[in-house]
Amino acid sequence: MNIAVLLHGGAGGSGVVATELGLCFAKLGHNVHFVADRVPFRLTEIGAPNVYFHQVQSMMYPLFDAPLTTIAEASKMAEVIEEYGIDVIHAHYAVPHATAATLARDMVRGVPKPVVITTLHGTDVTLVGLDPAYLRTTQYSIEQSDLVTAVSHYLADYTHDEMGIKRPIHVIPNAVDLQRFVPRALPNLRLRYAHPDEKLLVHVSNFRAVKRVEDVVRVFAGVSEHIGARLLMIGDGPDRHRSFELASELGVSGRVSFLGSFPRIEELLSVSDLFLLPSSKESFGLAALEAMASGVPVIASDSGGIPEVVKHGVTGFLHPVKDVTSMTKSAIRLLSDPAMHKRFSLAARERAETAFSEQTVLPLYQRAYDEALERRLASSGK
Ligand code: GMT
Repeated sequence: MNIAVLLHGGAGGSGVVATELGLCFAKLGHNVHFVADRVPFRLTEIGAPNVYFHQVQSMMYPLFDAPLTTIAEASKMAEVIEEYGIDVIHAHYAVPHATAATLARDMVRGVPKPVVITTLHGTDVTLVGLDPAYLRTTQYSIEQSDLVTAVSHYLADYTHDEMGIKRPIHVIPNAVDLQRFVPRALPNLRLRYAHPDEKLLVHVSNFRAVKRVEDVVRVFAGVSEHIGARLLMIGDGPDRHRSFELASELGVSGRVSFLGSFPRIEELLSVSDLFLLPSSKESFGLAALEAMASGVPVIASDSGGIPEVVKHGVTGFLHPVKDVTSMTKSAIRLLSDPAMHKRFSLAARERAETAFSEQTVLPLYQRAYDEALERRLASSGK
């Protein structure tokens, strides 16, 4: 099969999922064409068999304030379809990829039209897609896709209820690479960030407002009053500076390392003791899943799809959004009870293995692709 993957190339869960999934399909022998404005953040395997990258080039013109990326994407995608005979376009994140994908599918001539699978990831529905500026086009593009998936039941329900989408949405959870994200003993790496008698907390995100990174710092400051601890802040985004300032204000900046954004986070996750994710909205929480696969329990908010990933009282603790006090108490409880921590750590890995392995999730996408292609075939025979 020839698959084109339309994704956001920067650091972010939807791009990570799109890349990992595409690479899995390439390993199965399918040709996978990544189409994005830059080499995707986690695409460390360019040159791997069956993997191609096509860069979307936008044209700037003084009349426009910003490049017209949706048009540029659709044009590039149409070229890729016509040149490579694409069977499936998988658009990750509805805005603007579902729009560009359906437009490209409808534009091409002289070759069989591909089917468009749109995967909803989160703020493409809960924030950006619902904005009046984008709502009508996003609704239309979701309805025009050949098949739609969402990464959690929460997101599928939200899309039906709040966006008014009527069509069925298949729920396919995100997967994690269990060989890459795995508990590892790396004492020398850990020593770079924490003394042997200290606990190491970690947060990974794109530091947007929904991540509530200031709550990460507040929970850490509360924990530090009772336990010797350090915090790793991995990623970058609009709220990084504010969280840096807050660490200073709370007197913990000497114990917080801001490491910026980089793709190979697996070793740092595996030497950490606790992952913090206090987001106000989170349709899934891929970073929490990667932590769990690494044997790291999670303290998170109970918002959105997080409870479908993190099991309260088993693989971590969940509390209402903004409830820094309860999150802090749970973190202290978990970090000061080695037997409980061990139990949670094993349960976290086990949950990642049983519910979110690539072997479990990949066939669900394969089935979705087949279903869309079969429907297309059936309707073209009518
Ligand atoms: O929706 C976003 O904020 C962006 C997106 C991304 O590209 O990082 O994140 C979403 O997709 C991830 C992968 O499916 C999910 O793990 C995140 O929970 C989800 N983010 C939100 O819902 C805020």
